[in-house]
Amino acid sequence: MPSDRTFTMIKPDALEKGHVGAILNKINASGFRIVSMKMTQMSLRDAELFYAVHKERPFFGELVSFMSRGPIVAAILEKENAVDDFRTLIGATNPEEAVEGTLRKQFATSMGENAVHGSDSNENAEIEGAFHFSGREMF
Ligand code: 3AN
Repeated sequence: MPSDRTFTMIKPDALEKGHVGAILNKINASGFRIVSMKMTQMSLRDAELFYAVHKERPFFGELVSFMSRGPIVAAILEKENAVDDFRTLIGATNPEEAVEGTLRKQFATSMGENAVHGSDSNENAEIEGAFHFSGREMF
């Protein structure tokens, strides 16, 4: 995947609360182009594989059960400097530390249930995008 792309998931908490439209609006208004997008649900096993880098962390069980408890919206986004700019748009992992105007400040409730995922590097953006989308689903 080119380095001007990132991968995001709108997480189950945000879908449960009906925030998908508002989050996508803000993503579009911030200059990201949607390359791929779908609503899907990860199995527990899918979530364990997706988050394998975190498997030694104490919150791993909580994380994978949360991420598989309901549907998500997965998307690949394109913009110059996509990974860093999207991390800025989503804000800090802990919504209490997230800056005003960020997606997590507006939509997250806790460290665990923080509404939106954004890849943390170009390499992970490529791996995570390929986890959810085939080449034929990238536009
Ligand atoms: P980020 O998503 O901001 O890059 P990471 O990579 O440190 O954060 O953590 C991955 C995901 O794990 C977070 N989005 C969050 O859902 C969950 N997580 C991180 N820290 C905690 C925590 N202390 N308690 C519960 N869940 C956490």
